[in-house]
Amino acid sequence: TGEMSGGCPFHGDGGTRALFGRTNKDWWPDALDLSILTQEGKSVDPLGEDFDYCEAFNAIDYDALKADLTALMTDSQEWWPADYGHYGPFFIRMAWHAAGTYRTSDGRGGAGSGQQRFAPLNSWPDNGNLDKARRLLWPIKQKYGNHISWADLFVLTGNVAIESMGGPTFGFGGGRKDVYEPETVYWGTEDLWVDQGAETRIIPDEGKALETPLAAIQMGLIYVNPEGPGGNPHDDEGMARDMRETFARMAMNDEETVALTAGGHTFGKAHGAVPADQLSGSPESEALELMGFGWATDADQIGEGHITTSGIEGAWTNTPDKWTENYFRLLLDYDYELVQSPAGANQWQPINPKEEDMAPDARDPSKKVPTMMTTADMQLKRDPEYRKISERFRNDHEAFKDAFARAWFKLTHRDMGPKARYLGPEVPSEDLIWQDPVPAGTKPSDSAVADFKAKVMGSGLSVSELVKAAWASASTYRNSDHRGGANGAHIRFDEIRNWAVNDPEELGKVLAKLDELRGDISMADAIVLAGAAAVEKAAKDGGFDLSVTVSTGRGDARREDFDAESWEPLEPFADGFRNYLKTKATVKTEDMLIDRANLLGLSVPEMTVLLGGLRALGAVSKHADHGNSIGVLTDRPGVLSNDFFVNLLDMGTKWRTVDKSGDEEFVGTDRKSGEEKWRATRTDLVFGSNSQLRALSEVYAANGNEAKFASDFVKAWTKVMDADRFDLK
Ligand code: HEB
Repeated sequence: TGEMSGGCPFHGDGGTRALFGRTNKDWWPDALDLSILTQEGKSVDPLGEDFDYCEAFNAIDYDALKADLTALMTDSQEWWPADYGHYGPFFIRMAWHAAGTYRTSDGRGGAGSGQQRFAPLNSWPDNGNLDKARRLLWPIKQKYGNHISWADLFVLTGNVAIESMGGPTFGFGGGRKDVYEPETVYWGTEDLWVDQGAETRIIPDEGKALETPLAAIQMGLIYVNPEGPGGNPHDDEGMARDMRETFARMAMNDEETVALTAGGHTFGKAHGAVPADQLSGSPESEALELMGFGWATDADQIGEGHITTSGIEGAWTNTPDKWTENYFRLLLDYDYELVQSPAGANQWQPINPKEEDMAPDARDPSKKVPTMMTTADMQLKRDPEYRKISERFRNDHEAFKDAFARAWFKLTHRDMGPKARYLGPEVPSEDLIWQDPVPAGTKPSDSAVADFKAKVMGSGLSVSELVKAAWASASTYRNSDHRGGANGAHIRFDEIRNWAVNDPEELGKVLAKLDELRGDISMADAIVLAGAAAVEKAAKDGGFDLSVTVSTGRGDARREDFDAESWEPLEPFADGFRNYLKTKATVKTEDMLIDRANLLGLSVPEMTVLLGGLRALGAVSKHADHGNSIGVLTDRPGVLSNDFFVNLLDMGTKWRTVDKSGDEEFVGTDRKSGEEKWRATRTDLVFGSNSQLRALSEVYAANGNEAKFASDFVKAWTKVMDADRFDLK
């Protein structure tokens, strides 16, 4: 990734913000609100928990589906005719925009759950007219029903589109299960869309950088503004910078960026035939009778091809419905001049094109029209680094094909996590480093496990140390892009072990000891089993006879399969479960706990019981001033007890902030004697101050619920330990 990538999540240019920034409710206050029906844990998913998408997908007639999709490509519909008689390019853009919201920093966005169907994405200006692309697919979705999710269909349709125009693909993995509601994702705080004047996010002169985790340059764009930074077509350096930065944030390097953009724009055209003010609003804001369509214009205009999407007009190549070498040829052989589209957008046009280098009109192949390049495309020749790659690809078409196919596969599968999640007959056999490959492990025998656990508990390592090590390993998992987790034991690589949250020295000592004791058991299993042994002991000491049944059979990733740089964004900026905060952020510290719990796939009760249990076990990161005690509201750390909740709710304790830390650190004193009893953070106190979390703390602090506390903790613990075992599911 580029040198400008990275930066701290939750660090903007000062001020505080709400965790999820501007939400659907802010954008569309009048939209129908179903949330009252999802109270009391009621699900919006009509297929229910018993539905097994893997099973449904595996039963599909895959070849028939692909044949139907191929036929659809040229089955032009009157209500939205296919440019050049081929929907392929349109569908490629649909798939690319579905996948292109992915960002490495929190793993959110991406094609994984069919989010393009819902707000805000269905109404992002950059997704203009893709409502029609999705609707063209409905007859096929209807025909195959539950056997193919929308999410898989978007990506597969993109592949079939490429193949049907002679382009190269690398494979397809199914397995993206649809959700039935918009996912809550931080897309920024701006209250205007790009087409309403939202500011561009990188302005070096004003010290403005792209806020992490965002990956788009203006609100409502997938990546960059095609017309140039903030619409300025003359800022080449800025345009290339924006491309590098945004593509890096979706895990793409320069070569992948060039291959993808050139390959994508080998096909299709941009739409800017009429001024944008002739269009109606976005799908989410439009009249009922438009049935979910937006950006409406009249049928005659559509028939004639008078369509505006981006506002830019024209095809990139003279052969927009075929895979060819023409993109680089036209880009590099012609000089270009700045012109305006009929909709008024800035774009670049070849000077004195030969007749045969002009494009067919989208509706009338006998008519020739000029081709064009966007300001973004122009950087593939103007930026020195991009240009080297463009020239290499122009001279070596096979290399271009290979790079495009691989980058497209990565684009559309990056958010799927381990290869074990891929389904279907077209899963490539080659392992790719961005899949974080982990060799299959072997399941140790029950006696080997028992023997190892006994050795661990006799080794002198403490409950807290063992629990912290297991948590450090497993809690790298993110439910967003399914990366991280205990499988592979990536935690033993220095780059991960040395994260400050992990107390590297202590963790190093624990890992070395486990390595010494583990025999044939994989390191990945050993870490999790040692944690299980420690929790069992802590439960026993607390008076509960519980066994912690974690899965085994994890493998250990090989060093050469570990892309350290791609793991950097997985480092937690804050981990409330371990009471860790790197530095004060632009969102509240307790918000970051919620964010993390969401990335771990936890419910509110699971989050609560885990946090309280971990505190009781003394599993906190070492605090600068208070070592291992901050938030550990118990006199018997290392014993599994509900003491955290009991003491947090104790009215005998009075809490106040400690001046030095502002509002991050608190001291609890005996209300009568004034004697200091505890130290805690915002993350701790929120379980007493927030009314909903307090209600849960009350459950776990109440008489009679001690055993429930312990077993709920073990259940939630096991869920985190096994969160990434897709190889078993
Ligand atoms: Fe693209 C289209 C821009 C990348 C693929 N794009 C387009 C347009 C624009 C653009 C402006 C037009 C729209 C309308 O319709 O109007 N892109 C762009 C940019 C970038 C891109 C700025 C970054 C640099 N693409 C891309 C990629 C891909 C693509 C990566 C894939 C791979 N696109 C595409 C296609 C199209 C487009 C295929 C066409 C569509 C149609 O035809 O409809």
